[in-house]
Amino acid sequence: MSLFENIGQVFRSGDDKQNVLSEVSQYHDSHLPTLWLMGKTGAGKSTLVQSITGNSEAEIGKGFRPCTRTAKQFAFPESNPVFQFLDTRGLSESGYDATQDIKFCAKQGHALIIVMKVGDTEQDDILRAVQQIKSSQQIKNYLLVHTASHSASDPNERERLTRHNRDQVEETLGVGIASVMVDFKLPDGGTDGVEDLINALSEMLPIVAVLLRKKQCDDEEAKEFQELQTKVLWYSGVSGVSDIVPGIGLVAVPGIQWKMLSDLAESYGTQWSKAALGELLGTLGAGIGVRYSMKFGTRQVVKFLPGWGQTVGAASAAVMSFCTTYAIGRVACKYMYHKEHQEDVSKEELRALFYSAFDSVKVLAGREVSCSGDTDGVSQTTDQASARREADASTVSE
Ligand SMILES: Nc1nc2c(ncn2[C@@H]2O[C@H](COP(=O)(O)OP(=O)(O)OP(=O)(O)O)[C@@H](O)[C@H]2O)c(=O)[nH]1
Ligand SMILES: [Mg+2]
Repeated sequence: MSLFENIGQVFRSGDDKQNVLSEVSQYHDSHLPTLWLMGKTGAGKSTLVQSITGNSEAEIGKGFRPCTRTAKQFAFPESNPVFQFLDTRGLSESGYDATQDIKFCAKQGHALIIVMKVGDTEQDDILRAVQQIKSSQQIKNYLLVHTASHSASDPNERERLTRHNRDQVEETLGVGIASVMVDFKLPDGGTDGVEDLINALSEMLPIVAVLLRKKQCDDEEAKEFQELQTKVLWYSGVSGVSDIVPGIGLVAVPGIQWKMLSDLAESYGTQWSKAALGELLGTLGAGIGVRYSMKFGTRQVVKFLPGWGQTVGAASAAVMSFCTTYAIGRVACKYMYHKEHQEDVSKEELRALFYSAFDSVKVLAGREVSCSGDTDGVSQTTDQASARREADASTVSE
């Protein structure tokens, strides 16, 4: 039975699929890859979140009055989130003991962003916290963000001040740290360095690049897909975690994929149906070689996909589910776009797109899925994903 036939069949086989979907999506949304922000009161943490997400709920303090009262999570995008910021309260608030937050964040955070205002060289509390975090060995990625960079107008002075803070952090960590300078509030209302910040965040979490770096594309179909890409990535993440949520497993994946197709169809002004599924199947043809079995799950898919030979044994089922769901979503969007415009699209084109879409999210999948679970197999996948990182593109492109 082909993958697509299976999707239809599994979805029809029970009414509780909806419950499974909501259970899995809840799990997904509460285990998002997390960028944990740490810095003194007034360092600019909330401003950073607001500037990146556009979420005005990240309270911005006036001056140095402590303002974020507790740690807050900002899922991004708000609907169909694929990563989140954890905006912690400033660590220099008097009487504040960071130990509990550190414990919580060390579990929840996957990368630590240390925020320091240029010119604020008194960072002992932060350095103590960084030391604690380092000792916990739970955070592997660190980034130092120097905010209010234009407060030092002389470039040499700016360089001296930022170097001073970077040296302090590096001494604490015992290794070098990537750093960026940014100013979110220039007198003319503009910003400086936000693009560098996005690039640095993308280095730590490739999915940031997909969401925040808008690609130029001339092709109308690809442009339309860009609008839907986050949704497809969200369903891919949900499929990926279904392998991790206890008691659900691979059986949920086809149901999630069907739900995604129905959801995408709405965006193309149509309805997903058995007939549509059949037609897409026919267009792709059995030759796509994607076979799916309940017993072996998406691992089977790998055998037929070019370029996956070496990683077959190591890649986790969760990563396969992520990539397969993404590729199906991508191909279905192209199929529906051309249908909507009453244009033909060749089988070869759709098949090639399926493979390239699958390939383009390999790195993302490794990161996304690994953030959602603590199993050995999954964290192994992160390391493999990191190892492949040099070779693979970190953004989704076809
Ligand atoms: N000029 C300038 N001002 C900034 C910048 N970043 C933050 N600010 C200002 O600094 C003040 C504090 O910013 P917040 O983002 O609230 O600081 P925070 O780190 O979230 O502080 P707490 O919530 O108290 O921990 C606000 O008035 C911001 O407008 C920056 O890059 N340039
Ligand atoms: Mg704040």
